[in-house]
Amino acid sequence: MTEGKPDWYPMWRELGIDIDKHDQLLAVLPVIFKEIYIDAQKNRPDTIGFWDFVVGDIHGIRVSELKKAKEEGKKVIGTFCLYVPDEIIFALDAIGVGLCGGTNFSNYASEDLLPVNICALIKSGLGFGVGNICPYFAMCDLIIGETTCDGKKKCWEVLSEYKPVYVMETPQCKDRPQARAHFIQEIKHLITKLEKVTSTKLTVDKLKSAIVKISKKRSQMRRVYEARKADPVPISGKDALLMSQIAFYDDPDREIEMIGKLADELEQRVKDGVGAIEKGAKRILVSGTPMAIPNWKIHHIVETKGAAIVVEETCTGTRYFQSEYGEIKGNTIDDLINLMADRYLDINCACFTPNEGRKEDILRLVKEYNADGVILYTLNFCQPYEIESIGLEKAIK
Ligand code: BJ8
Repeated sequence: MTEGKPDWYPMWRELGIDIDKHDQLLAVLPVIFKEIYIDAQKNRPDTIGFWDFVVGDIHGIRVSELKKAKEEGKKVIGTFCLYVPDEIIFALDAIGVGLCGGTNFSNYASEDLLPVNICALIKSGLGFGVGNICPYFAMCDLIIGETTCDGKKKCWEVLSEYKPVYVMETPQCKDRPQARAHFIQEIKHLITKLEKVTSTKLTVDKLKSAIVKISKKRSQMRRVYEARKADPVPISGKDALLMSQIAFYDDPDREIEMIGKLADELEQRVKDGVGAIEKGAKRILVSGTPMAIPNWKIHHIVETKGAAIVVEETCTGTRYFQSEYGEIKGNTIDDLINLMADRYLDINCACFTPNEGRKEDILRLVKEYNADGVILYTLNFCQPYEIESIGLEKAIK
């Protein structure tokens, strides 16, 4: 895997990575990637080469950038949910890294710590961390958890035996005014915690420019999704998913540039009528739990049958970028926190009750993307999404 690339072994050893297990993972990943992404697809956009390159060196260059930043005094903060505001982390000159677990390769390391009937994402994510397989996890100075589903809530207690963990309390009934007030308090507490960890004081200017930067990344992603409304679809669902998965942990400035280039190319393809999948292919919307790297299986199955996944109503899809700030007005940190609370509470995760907004989102997306079918996708043992899928199926039909 390190062929033609710098020798990353000294870095991985320094991070305490379990080299044998890590070698096993990195021996399999390129094979799977080639089969799913390279061999099975035609007419990919040229700019997608950047994302192929990133996967080809998945635990190398970006990890070495984080290492360098840490040597310069920056902190690395790991997160597991869209509800933890990246803006605050970057405003305090720290680096946010979305951690993941999209394969049960790592489950052996968490099986003694968790019951069997726990969501696959939690088993996998925890396994990557405590099994010392993930260098991003190893890099983190702090993990920020959140109180979304029960599994995650309890998982932070387990994880705190291995890493410093701070838990942000996200509300359960997000539409209530008191929930918003509580979430605002939680954002303020998070700021206090991160100011301590980073030894940096948050200022209005820093927060505003971090909001602008992270919003820019989201708006570039939105452009990619807009282009997917065309027939023929200019990018496969698989490639769009990969873009989103990598946006969680890559440098936001680079992502703004590269996703922007991809969006430029896709907009041109739409004008020229160029597709990654044949015109007239059945158009599928996928909705449900997040798909962390290397979870590409639903997309692979659908797209090797000649259909196209044109949109994902997931946290590795529209939920990542859908809610917007609008005009970023405000002269105080409190003003900006209010904007942040509204932006974040607009995300419709199944962990909230009620959660009518998600149904409305799906029905709207079906029309906007002219979908022929919807796949309601839920990881085993994710009760919030499993329960919602029953009502959603009826509404969609
Ligand atoms: S905003 S979807 S990232 S909580 S799949 S761990 S919910 S049992 S990941 Fe999520 Fe934030 Fe919501 Fe998005 Fe629990 Fe379900 Fe597992 Fe989940």
